[in-house]
Amino acid sequence: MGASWSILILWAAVADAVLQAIVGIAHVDREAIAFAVLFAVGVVVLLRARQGSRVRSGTVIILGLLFADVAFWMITATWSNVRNHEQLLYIIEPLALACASAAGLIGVVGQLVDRHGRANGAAAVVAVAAFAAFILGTGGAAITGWGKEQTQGPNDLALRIHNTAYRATAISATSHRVTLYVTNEDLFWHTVTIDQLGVDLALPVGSHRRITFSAPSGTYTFYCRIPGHRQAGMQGTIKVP
Ligand SMILES: [Cu+2]
Repeated sequence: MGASWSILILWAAVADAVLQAIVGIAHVDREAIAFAVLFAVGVVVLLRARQGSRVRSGTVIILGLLFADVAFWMITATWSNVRNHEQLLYIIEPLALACASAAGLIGVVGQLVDRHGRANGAAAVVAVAAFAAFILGTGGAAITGWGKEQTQGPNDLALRIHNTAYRATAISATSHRVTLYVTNEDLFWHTVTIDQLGVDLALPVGSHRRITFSAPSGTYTFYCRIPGHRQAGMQGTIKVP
């Protein structure tokens, strides 16, 4: 067994648990808190289960899947928020989680592939690279400029997303031309999707986005297309006069 791959996985899981707990508590975001608990359970099992035991191997695989999930959503969130010049906090949050989770995922793959620990030194290189990626990513965001997020226009319909829920579920427009101003206060992605109108706005953590569309008179259903979110109640209606 590669001892240092194990240490990399352990520290990445600790970082994920701590970061998600901070974000979850600060934003009162149940989904982030649930992920923090999952990572914390993984950390406890890694600390207590015997080397080579089935419980330990299974936990490493589950952590690998969690790392992959968080890395995917947080890398894309960082990229989207940098491109849209969101506030620094909402670039650093997903970036830190992306770096920790990517390092953890590489640790899991490393441990599975390098069973005899021949490339043990590589785990330290991955840890340093993850830290460097965080610094470089923050630097990149500084160069492109943060804190110039989209602001609400005078005729915009505001829609706030918090705790995997739309804070308004029955919206009324005043004309055929509709502009939604949507903010996502959660750690994970959400969307505002209206199938009949081809509207699909995806929002990462802390983002502020506007979308304008025209619609004939009627009542339309909007929902979040992230798996499980519509079932959890993320849907509402928008009435166009
Ligand atoms: Cu959602």
